[in-house]
Amino acid sequence: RLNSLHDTLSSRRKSGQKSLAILLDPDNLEEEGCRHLLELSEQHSVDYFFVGGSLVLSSRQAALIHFIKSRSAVPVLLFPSHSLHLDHQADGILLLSLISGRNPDFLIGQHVIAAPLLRQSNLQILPTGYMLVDTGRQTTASYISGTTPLPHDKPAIAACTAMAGEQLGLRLMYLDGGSGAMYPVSPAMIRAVRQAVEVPLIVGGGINTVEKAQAALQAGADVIVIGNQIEKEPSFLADMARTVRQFNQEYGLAQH
Ligand code: 1GP
Repeated sequence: RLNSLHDTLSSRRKSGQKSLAILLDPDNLEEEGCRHLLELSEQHSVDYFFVGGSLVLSSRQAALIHFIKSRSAVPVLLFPSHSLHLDHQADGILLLSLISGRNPDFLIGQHVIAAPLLRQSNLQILPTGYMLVDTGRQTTASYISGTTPLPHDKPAIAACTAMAGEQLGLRLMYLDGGSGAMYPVSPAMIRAVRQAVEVPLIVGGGINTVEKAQAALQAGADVIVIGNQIEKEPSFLADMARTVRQFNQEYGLAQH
């Protein structure tokens, strides 16, 4: 099956180009807010929309994806927490295996249920090692998954976890402090994972200032994910797009 999404992530990783993903949570987004975010995304460059959340309280996910697809060419990736959250309108799926935890349901169980549905769909599949990191308070993701997140100050555990995930064939890694984390994943942990694996590295959770975004990019994140702060302050999307663009321009200059 063609996987242009993975090819792009991989070639951007090799050339050191960074990407911006905006997390849209169907439970938190009204139509008007979504329309505004889509307009901002057209004006500034956004590379991906991630759609999902640890709980999907409403039935709005399908309508949200339909809304985005009818107005924007930015690829939509499902960021599911359950096999019930599949949606064929999206472009691809982050097929998350929760490798920081020891709950078999989120390592392989949900995937078994989803497998035949995924095979029938046209979704591009991105097998992703998902690592939840302890960032100051229990997040919905760690509560719902019934798993202990990685200790914030143990980069070596994160590095070995990512290494094992890559050896098992996972093609992306996602270090996540969880939505609304009190502080983001530390640059030391990002750097350790970056050095341990070749695959593209996604980092999110608690990135709510330009400085935190820059720190994550400098430490080796290939994709930064922003959710909460854009819900609170939509203009933050422009700040993040500028930060990623400047980083890419400076990197490009440094290469020549
Ligand atoms: C959470 O990585 C995402 O899964 C984004 O987190 O909402 O804190 O930006 P925030």
